[in-house]
Amino acid sequence: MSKQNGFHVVTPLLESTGMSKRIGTTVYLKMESSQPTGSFKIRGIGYMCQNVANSKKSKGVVCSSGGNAGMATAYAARKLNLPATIVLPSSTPQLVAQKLKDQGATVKVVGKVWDDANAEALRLAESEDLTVIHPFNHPLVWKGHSSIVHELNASLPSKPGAIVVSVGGGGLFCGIMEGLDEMGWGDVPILCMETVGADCLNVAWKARDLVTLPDITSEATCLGAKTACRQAFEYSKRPNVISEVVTDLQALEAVELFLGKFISVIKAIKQLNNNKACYAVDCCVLYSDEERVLVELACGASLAAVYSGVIQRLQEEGRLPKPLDSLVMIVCGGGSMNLAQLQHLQAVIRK
Ligand code: PLV
Repeated sequence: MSKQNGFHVVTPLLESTGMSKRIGTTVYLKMESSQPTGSFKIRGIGYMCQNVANSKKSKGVVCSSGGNAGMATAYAARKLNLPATIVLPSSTPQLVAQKLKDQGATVKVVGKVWDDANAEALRLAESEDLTVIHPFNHPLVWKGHSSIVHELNASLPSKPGAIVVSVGGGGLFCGIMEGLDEMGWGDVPILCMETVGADCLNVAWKARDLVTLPDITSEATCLGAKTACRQAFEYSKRPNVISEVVTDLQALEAVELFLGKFISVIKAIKQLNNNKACYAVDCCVLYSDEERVLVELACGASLAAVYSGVIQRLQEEGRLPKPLDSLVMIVCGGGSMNLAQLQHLQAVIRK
């Protein structure tokens, strides 16, 4: 990994043997989970914060976030000596607030879902004269995210066969589309993944109009914007864009598979505590066979495209080419996941 301009790093592009075997095409993982703040968000948010700092007029920044945009804002603001206030909804896991405070940010928890927190961020911007860093709806954010495609161009052997992205408000998707256009790759099929209950783009795509969801009912809270940004909706009308939805359980199973049969590892650790070390070692070796990376459910939605058979189904339906030259999975990451949070989600989603 080398340092680029800005706060993000050039992330590894890994070939996944396990995933390639599952879908019969080469799968490349763009490991945005390796960014300093744990997700791709630092690309666009870092770029926007730099712009704000360069204008030298800002008294500070405010960002409403499900977690990761806030992490990126807090990180970039600390580096730029800008005061940062992050507004989270109560649905964001508690571990995030502490991480934000560790970055020196002021944290407020307002409302139940991201849209509530966003209303408070806009109010604060007005009353305290702060600059809004939007988590997904800003051209500077999309420009920053588009760097992913430039890196793909530098490291892929040829044009990707298809790209998979998770969609919350649609900022990552917009950045990828912008980058593809710049690269002359505008015809590459893009698969947009969301979870049931956080599926604002899918609903808009089907209705052929922007739609506001009545509520966010998915545990993938980082995908939980009630309305997609207009630019994402406009891009979704292109013929190479496919929108698909998976359940929270499918996203969770994908997270577990990506890590490598986590439950079994926990069982093994319990055994280890009872001094049955051999069984423990066996289990760890047996089950740590996939990618060994822990990501959020928001990212699990993308991974489920492979693990839940969405790619094969789309190929059978003639909506994706068969054979596919390659598949690029944007492993968007997510910092609001640890082993305790994973166990919590396992209990809530499998109840
Ligand atoms: N998360 C935003 C919006 O939350 C945030 O505030 O962090 N994957 C991960 C790990 C994410 O954190 C997000 C967005 C996405 C995917 C979707 O990105 P988007 O919003 O640009 O489509 C409510």
